[in-house]
Amino acid sequence: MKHIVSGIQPTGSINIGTYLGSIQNFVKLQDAYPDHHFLIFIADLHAITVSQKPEELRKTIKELAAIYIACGLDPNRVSLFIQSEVPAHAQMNYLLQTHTYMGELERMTQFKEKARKQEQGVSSALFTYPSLMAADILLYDAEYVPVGDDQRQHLELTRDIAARINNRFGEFFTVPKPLIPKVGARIMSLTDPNVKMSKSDPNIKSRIHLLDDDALIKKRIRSAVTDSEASIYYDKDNKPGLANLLHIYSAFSGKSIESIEKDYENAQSYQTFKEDLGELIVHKLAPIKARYKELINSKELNQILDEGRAYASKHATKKTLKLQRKLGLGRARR
Ligand code: ATP
Ligand code: LTN
Repeated sequence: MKHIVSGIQPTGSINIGTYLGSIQNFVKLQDAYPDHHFLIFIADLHAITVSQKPEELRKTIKELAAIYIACGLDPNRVSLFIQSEVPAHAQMNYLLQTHTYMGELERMTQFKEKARKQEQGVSSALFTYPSLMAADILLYDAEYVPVGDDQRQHLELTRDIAARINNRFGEFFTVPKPLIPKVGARIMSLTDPNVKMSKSDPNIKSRIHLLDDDALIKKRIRSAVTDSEASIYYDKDNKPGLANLLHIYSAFSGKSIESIEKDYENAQSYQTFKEDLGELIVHKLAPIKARYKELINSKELNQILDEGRAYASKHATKKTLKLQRKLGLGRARR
């Protein structure tokens, strides 16, 4: 069975950036790749590379699981599981670290950015984060990895590690390819269109969470930073705030940016456009919120996670043992 693998860290409420850049893409790919099985996981081991409050982390893990299913992942096509419940991820991470160079990890921009923000020292796990990510992917011989644009560099490193091990031992790992969506790959902050919308941005006004109530969603769009020109056309360099809103509009509606520009060519201000965009988001998120409420405390959700763990464990354990043998670990097979 061919695999598509991806994960999201349970580090805060999911916002529309993660939804459009990542989750919505997974849902579309289910139809686009009918012969692939999907492994989608909650990257809790990645989350603890920076300090997390245990109670909050546990709550976020469950919320994220419910959100995935509420957004339309089909448990028949997808094994949804929690990373730490499949110990082979940590084992494979270690094995891959023996084939990952310090210089490669030092070049990672996500590490540099996150390390800069740490106040109480930088954990060595944050530094080796990319080899855990490579483990997540290579354990399942993933052919494709759907991620947002910010993960491109980690994917390149994963490909290099896979190629290095293949070079040494023959075709052992599938070398994975990224699948980066054209629309929604980089949704920017509503308060500063020069930085990406992020769960960890201290300014809460910078984002819209999937579970925010309707009035708040509309308010966030109304107060989103734009410019003073008040005519609606796409110009990323001179009108980055508006360009971001056009991206969000396009990703939620499925319309092209050109056709949205046409719809508003006679607009004298941003007001109607912003009102319409607020309505559109509210309308698109309503069924997700309703399904989330049904799932969050249900047996169904636990069962989905149990089944996901069983499928993932089977593949991951086998692959890890195989690599251990290639490396000469343990005793010879009798
Ligand atoms: P953090 O702020 O804690 O680093 P994050 O908000 O960047 O978190 P991740 O869990 O790192 O979110 O990302 C999950 C997935 O969503 C990744 O594939 C990432 O590329 C994508 N993603 C996150 N934020 C955005 C965004 N603003 N636009 C498009 N895709 C995004
Ligand atoms: N590093 C990713 C989350 C992540 C991931 C993965 C994505 C961890 N492991 C494996 C794809 C495949 C992030 O920060 N968004």
